[in-house]
Amino acid sequence: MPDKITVAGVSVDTRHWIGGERVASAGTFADHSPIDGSALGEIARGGPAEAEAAVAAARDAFPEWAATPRTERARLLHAIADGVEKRIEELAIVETTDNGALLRSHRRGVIPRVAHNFRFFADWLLSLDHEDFETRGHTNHVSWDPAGPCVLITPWNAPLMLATWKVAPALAAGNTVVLKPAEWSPLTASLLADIAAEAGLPAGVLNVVQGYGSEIGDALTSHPDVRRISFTGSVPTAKRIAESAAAQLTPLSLELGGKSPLLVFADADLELAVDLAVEQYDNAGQVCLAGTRLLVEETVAEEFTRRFVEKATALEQGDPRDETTDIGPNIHPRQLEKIDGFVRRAVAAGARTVIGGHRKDGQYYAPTLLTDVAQDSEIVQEEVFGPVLTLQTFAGEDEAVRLANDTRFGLAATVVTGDRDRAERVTARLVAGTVWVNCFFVRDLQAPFGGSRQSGVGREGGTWSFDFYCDLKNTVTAPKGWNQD
Ligand code: TXE
Repeated sequence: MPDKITVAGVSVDTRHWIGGERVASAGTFADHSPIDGSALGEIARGGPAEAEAAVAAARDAFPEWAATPRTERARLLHAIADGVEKRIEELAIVETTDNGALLRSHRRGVIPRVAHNFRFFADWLLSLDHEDFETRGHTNHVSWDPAGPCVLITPWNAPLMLATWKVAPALAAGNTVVLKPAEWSPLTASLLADIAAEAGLPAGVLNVVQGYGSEIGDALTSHPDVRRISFTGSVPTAKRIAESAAAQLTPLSLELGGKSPLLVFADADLELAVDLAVEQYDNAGQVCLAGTRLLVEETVAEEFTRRFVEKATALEQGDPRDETTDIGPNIHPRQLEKIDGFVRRAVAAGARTVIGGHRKDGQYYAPTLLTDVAQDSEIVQEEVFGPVLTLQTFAGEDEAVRLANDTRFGLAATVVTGDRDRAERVTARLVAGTVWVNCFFVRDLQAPFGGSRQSGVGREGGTWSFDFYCDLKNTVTAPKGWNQD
């Protein structure tokens, strides 16, 4: 297999990055572009041996990196951010080619935020402090000690963005990292390894292994030298990882799926509500936070639906590299099959298709809205991860909240209302890690991010990331016992 492939004019190394060196595997797997299904190249297919090598490299590099002064760690993270910023165009086109999300979003929003992830956690590291306090003359000093090698397992829907939400705080905290990107979008993680090396990050501090989760996953997550595991992905895989990690009681952070509600009250600015609802088709519906259950107060449901259909059918679907495209392809033929299966079963169970409900040429699925869906049906209860929304109506706040909370998930919720008191009452009753009022997708890295119930375990962001990636230590020092005053 060639060591490098060229994707949209950018050279990408297809091997693992372990201990500061490129490492090949005997086997490979094929990577395809969702845009047209074309083969992009063969990628190193890691297994237990590569997992072992990567964790060993992370373990060996840990003591020196953990002892590196905070200011120097922060400087290196800023240097990585500089490298990302210099390569925004390359990262954006490679990411779009690999996962099919919009090029304009990558260019203007997502990749710049990758750089921001590094800058934010570098700066937070420098301010990480807790004032000493006294207990009967004894001093308590709280410190955030680096935990050790961290295994970070990431998904394909926003590959580099979601990976660096984990990589940046883990490195800032003084840990070393083994990153395992998703096999459907492996390329930008390899470019990140190049950028980190160019920035001067010491060998072994960041390692990247490629491969199928089913082949390399267990060896990473059950490894006794791994001190933290952070995962974003599906619930079944999370359960598997939790079982594997239980062997060593390795602490886990899990960011999983959702089936988030978007509640539209009759007093809402309906135009705003429709705009927010249509936004849920972003990234072809492959967003964990997507408010895929539209819950609309019955008195405005007809008008809402009319306006929604008007806006949604005007969306342009096509090549994600075109500036005018609103919705690109879905990631993989298997994902498309899965989406279509959900819709077919829903229709068979009595759902009415308002728009969409079918595949299009290539790997594209028509933006879909289904009504006449039962609360306990699969389409209302399970995450589709495609451009498929359901619409249910409610009468009054109590029913709205009951429907909103009635799934096994609790990642996010959006409330659209013109009444501040109602907003306060309703948000207080919703089970969700993030609630947006009259907005969607506003995310500050200072805020905790994560899910309740089966949407996850733990929170990422600001102080919560550092608490997870560190061993917190309290040192209590007595005023007595010293050789000198
Ligand atoms: O996810 P997986 P898949 C949801 C979404 C989607 C479904 C399936 O509903 O339709 O999950 O997607 C690695 N040990 N989300 O199958 O399997 C795998 O290699 C260790 C929601 O792609 O969870 C990849 O890197 N790792 C979501 C990562 O887990 C393993 C984002 C995610 O893959 C492993 C993506 C194992 N045994 C999908 N098996 C979100 N929360 O945003 C797999 N992996």
